Amino acid sequence: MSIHDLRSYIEAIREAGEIHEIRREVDPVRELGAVLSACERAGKGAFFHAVKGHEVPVVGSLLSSPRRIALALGCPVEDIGARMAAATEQPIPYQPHAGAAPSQEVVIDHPDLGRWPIPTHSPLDAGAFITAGVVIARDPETGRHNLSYNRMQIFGADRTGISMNIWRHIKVFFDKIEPKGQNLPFCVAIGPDPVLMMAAAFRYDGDEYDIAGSLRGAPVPVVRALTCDVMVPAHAEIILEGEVLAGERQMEGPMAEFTGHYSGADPKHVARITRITHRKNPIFQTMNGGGYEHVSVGNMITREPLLARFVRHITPRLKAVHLPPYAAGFTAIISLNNPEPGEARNVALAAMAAHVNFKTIIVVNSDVDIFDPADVMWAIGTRVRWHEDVIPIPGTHGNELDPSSDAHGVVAKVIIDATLPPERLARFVKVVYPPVDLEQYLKPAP
Ligand SMILES: Cc1cc2nc3c(=O)[nH]c(=O)nc-3n(C[C@H](O)[C@H](O)[C@H](O)COP(=O)(O)O)c2cc1C
Ligand SMILES: [Mn+2]
Repeated sequence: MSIHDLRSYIEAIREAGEIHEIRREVDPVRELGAVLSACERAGKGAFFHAVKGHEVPVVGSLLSSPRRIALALGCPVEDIGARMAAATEQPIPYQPHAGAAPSQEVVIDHPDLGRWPIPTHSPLDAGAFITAGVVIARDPETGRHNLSYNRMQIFGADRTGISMNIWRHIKVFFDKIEPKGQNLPFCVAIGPDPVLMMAAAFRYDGDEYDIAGSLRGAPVPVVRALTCDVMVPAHAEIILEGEVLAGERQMEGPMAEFTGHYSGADPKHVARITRITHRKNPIFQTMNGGGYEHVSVGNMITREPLLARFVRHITPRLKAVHLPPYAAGFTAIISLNNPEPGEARNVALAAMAAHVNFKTIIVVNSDVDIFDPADVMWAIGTRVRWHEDVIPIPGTHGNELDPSSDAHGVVAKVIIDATLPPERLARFVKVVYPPVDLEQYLKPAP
């Protein structure tokens, strides 16, 4: 079965036993988010069939595991990195959809966001937020499309906040026209083909539909939005059309963030939603702001290829890299095949340079499974000489959402060299038992 939209993707992960079907009614206010988090931590997606006060079902935690990311791409888990690396190198431009677009089957002229099951996810979130919508805007000068995530707090029937950090492309677009008193038209695709969710996490200077096309291996079919000159995916479940309003700001937040801590409340840009279109029997998609899905999509899959590139630049002995979702994308773990003396630290320095967020760099020998947190903790706990293998680097630029950073986002970074030199690796051999099929041993004796 070929995946081209949310529904075909849900079918694929259902078949693979990767989604929990939640039939008991859940409250979208602080209950759905808690159940979503439990599903995510159990390694599953979640389909909420009955959301209190709403007819529209909600899905979440879809891309929170490498298995489900691989299913979305139609490749083995081991190939995710290569597919992500290729995405920006082999662009495939979008194509107009032939015929009527499913995402515009139903048109709502007077939007009321209160009629949609938009969750208040986390206990201290300030209200309901659209978190998993792919925001689509065009550069007012070049016309290229940018895809991004910009959380939108619901302020009223047709009013939302829109969070645009200063270095985001959509903020750059808006800054070009806001001084002239002009609004920025934009659309939000909720429940698109999952490759659009991945494309939205990339930083790329071309038309970002190219990336989604490349990941899918086929052009993204698009149609023109009804109220503005923005192309929208023909197969999304729901499309919001609207504009970022010039000169308006409103207090927004707090909301659970990818660091696992809450953001503060700040004045944010404001948007007006002018039209909603959707498929018949639409499905609403969401994401917990403080969950693994946020980190997996935003910080792991797009940055592991970058990390690998920086490391490979200085060594042919790379086995694997990982930015585990449980560490907010701040911790890079790298395994090396028989590193030369001193090489682990050169690798760590290269890794640290690959992205401003990379803060803790852990380097291990190839006998450590870097995808198993217990194995990594075992290596750190048994192989590190704390007085010489831990190298802190104070006063470096990091991420301002990191609770350890100062007001300017300055943090201390650290190298943890948990590799053993060859002589100690030869003397201290890791205990490894041969694998067994335990089920065979639990059967009654014949
Ligand atoms: C789930 C998720 C939520 C995000 N929320 C926001 C947000 O609210 N505001 C923001 O400025 N960036 C947010 N980001 C980051 C950007 O959307 C993302 O990095 C994107 O690549 C930005 O693209 P650009 O830098 O090319 O504009 C989020 C990322 C993810 C994965
Ligand atoms: Mn961009």
